[in-house]
Amino acid sequence: MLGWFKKKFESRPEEEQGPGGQTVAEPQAMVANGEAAESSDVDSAPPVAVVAEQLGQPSAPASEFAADNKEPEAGLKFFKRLKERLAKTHDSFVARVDELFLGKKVIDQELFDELEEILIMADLGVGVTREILDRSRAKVKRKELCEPLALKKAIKEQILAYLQQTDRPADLVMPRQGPFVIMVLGVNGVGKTTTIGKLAYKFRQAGQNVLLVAADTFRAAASEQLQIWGQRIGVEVFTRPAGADPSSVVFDGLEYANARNFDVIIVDTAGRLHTQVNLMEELKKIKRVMGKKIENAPHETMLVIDATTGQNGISQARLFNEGVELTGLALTKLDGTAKGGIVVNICHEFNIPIRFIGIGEQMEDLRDFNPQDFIDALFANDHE
Ligand SMILES: Nc1nc2c(ncn2[C@@H]2O[C@H](COP(=O)(O)OP(=O)(O)OP(=O)(O)O)[C@@H](O)[C@H]2O)c(=O)[nH]1
Ligand SMILES: [Mg+2]
Repeated sequence: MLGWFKKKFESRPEEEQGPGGQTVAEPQAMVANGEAAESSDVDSAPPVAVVAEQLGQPSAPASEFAADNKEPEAGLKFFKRLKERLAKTHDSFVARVDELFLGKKVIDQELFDELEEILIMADLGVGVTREILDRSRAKVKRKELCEPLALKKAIKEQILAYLQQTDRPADLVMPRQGPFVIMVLGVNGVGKTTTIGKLAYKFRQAGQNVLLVAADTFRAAASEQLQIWGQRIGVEVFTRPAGADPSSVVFDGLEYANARNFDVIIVDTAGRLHTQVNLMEELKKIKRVMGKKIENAPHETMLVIDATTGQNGISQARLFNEGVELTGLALTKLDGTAKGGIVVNICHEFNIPIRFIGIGEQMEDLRDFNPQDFIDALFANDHE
């Protein structure tokens, strides 16, 4: 469920190798903010390690830490839901590839031409498409690939390889003391607030004490929306009236948090502003304020991208990364009319890990991004 932490724990120096060469995160390392929680007189929710024990995994290998995988049956159900949610994306991409290969007996130029069109239309981008097809052509030439179905399999594998490229462990580690601060940004309407709600739910489920800070003061409804999420999942929301200076809301919010005991603080920001102040300058300012209030904050600067916007999402990632240096991405609306290729394209273009994918509007609809699961679900051929 919080595999993203798992990745961080895996990058810790004090890790041990478990049976079968699997990485075992020290229980202590799994404790997000353990010290802070202990020293507090507030009886906060149990740290992650305790939650793992409650799940019957006292020394669970990191790779199995995800609560979602605790039962094989639950894992299957979980995967089935992912597959169902990706059905539209499957239809606009994989189903077209399937159709193309149907009845093809030989690999010829026509097949490559049609494949090129499908991959580009599926938002993989011209660069990725060329690379995939060039490699495939070379394999055909070397006689490593002889028949269409083998070619199809090779393409799937290459796509997976692109996704795994950015599945590297994040350098970040949750601070041992003080809260873990996440700044969420993105252009308007991409799903920032919804993703924050879902993310807070995940943290809550893992026993973390969460504070949401409503720094999107552009419209009154923004903080109300966050408050509704807060009530729904039982986490506190720090707000100021609409129109307040976003940086000062963050300043006050973190001051509020410093006097209390939060494990995680998630800050919502605006996708646009009512003044002429440049959005990027405002975000930089918010970032600076965070660092002044809490050491090394924000520990995560996460851009939310609407996967249905295709190539536009790539430009947004580039722009925000240049402005505020991103450390993670969340791709939303993959249950919608997204073509799916955007995920591959982003992995190819940026050295920024995709942390989460949004596959619906409900609180359970935020998944850790797992390349293998994603590709398996996307390429599954039994969508009814
Ligand atoms: N189907 C689907 N809808 C989503 C997903 N994520 C967000 N949405 C919807 O997208 C719309 C916009 O989401 P918000 O969370 O308000 O987006 P935002 O980025 O905070 O928007 P602003 O605050 O206006 O900048 C809402 O209707 C959400 O329910 C998703 O993964 N799937
Ligand atoms: Mg919002």
